[in-house]
Amino acid sequence: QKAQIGVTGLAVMGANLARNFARHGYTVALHNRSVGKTDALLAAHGSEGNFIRTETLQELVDSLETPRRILVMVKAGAPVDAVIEQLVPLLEKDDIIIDGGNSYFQDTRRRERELAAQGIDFVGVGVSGGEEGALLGPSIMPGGPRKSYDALGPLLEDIAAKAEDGKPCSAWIGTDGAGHFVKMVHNGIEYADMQVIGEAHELLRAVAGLEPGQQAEVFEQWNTTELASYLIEITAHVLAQVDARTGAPLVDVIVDAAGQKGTGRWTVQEALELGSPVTAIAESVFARALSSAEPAMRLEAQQVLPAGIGGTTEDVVGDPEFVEDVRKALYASKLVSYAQGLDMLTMAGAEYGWELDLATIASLWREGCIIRAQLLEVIMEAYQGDAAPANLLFAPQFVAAIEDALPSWRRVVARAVERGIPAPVFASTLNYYDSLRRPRLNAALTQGLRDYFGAHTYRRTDDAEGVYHTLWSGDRSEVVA
Ligand code: NBP
Repeated sequence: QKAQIGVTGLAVMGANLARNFARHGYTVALHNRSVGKTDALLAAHGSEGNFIRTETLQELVDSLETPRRILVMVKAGAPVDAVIEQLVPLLEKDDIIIDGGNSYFQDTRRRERELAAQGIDFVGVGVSGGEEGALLGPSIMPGGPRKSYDALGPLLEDIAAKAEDGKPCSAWIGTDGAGHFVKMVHNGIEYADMQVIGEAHELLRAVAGLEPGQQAEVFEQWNTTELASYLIEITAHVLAQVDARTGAPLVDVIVDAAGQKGTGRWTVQEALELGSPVTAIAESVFARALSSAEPAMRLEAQQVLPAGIGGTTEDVVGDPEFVEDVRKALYASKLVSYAQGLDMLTMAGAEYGWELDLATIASLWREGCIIRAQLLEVIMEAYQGDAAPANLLFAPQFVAAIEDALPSWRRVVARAVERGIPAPVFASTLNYYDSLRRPRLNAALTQGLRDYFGAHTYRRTDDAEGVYHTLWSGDRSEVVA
């Protein structure tokens, strides 16, 4: 019997995806560079389904029905190229190589192009949900040639998470690097989701005087509101955790230096290339950097830099109204963060020729992935139908939500600023919001300055066509540029 799918790369992610396929009745051919991982998987879980053990890539290829589907789950970067290089001579036209790792989307675009020239379909797939998702149902974001999804889609949809309406969290995203791009932005949004939760946590402590244990109850309650989500749910768990060694809340024992593996940084780098103002994600990446990059500088800052906090701060310890303000600020900031991330997808679609369907993308994030949340159901609905909003915030339900949250949001940001408590995403998303709806931006003066020192020219409000320059170092008359 031939296998329907082969998996090469059997570390945690590959092993769990292979098991997930097997549990759904597929025969799965297994391969790993070092055979030990293959045997370990078979020893521990071989009874879960039909597996074919292979030692070489040739055996893997020979064990598969055609067109072959080979899922590559090796470390992102050079190992993916190395595996592709070894596989290609063994494959036939229309075989499909699937890269399910966290590959950089530009690598995926290159690989797709190179392999298409050889008649091989290359599918870059974003997989979210970590180890547990891979085993029990991840959110899957496949790119690549549309036709490859006919052969591959049913398998991916079988192993994917299922949303409440029963729909699988897997759907074709777009050509070449689209799947990995969408996964990258998902991770960026995940950074921002965690950062706004962190900012709420800090304000609840510093302003409302709530200890982590009390905050756990607040987050548990918030999880019954429109904030309901996996991350809010596990925030309650983490805040409730008491350290066995000291008896203190665990969160107070953990070193306040956040790590990152790079997908948030990629999102921001790519946003800079596209000119896409994803301020929430950027502030979140920088907040992690500030927390961890130069610990000695942070220590010195605490000693030498003044706080400059005046006597204007009133006490709101235990004030339930302030707690509700923070909840609404968190929700509004989160909405802006999603609006920015989805707008980045729209800009990327235009740049790279992908027809990204935002309703579909939101639908894939409803379950299986780290940012899964009730909100994604509402976002999906906002983009369904003919009149998709140009910006998520323009959808009527979100206009109403923001209107409701705005007074709270402004109060919370003002309070944070007054007290010297950092809330970079609460503040930057509010700045983005206010900039977006401002009739005139100070960009006019920027253009004036650019024209002054660099003759970069400007356009006039009373002339849609012309480009102008003022002779700043001459008689300061205006000329048509
Ligand atoms: P790793 O990223 O740790 O990669 C280990 C695997 O890569 C092993 O099977 C190893 O084989 C293989 N490999 C390496 Br390293 N170099 C190779 C080469 N030159 N040729 C062939 N095989 C090579 O595994 P992972 O944590 O399971 O992640 C797999 C992918 O999934 C990554 O891209 C990761 O970013 C992504 N991802 C991970 C998570 C997560 O929660 N861990 C979530 C979502 C996505 P060996 O056994 O012979 O050394």
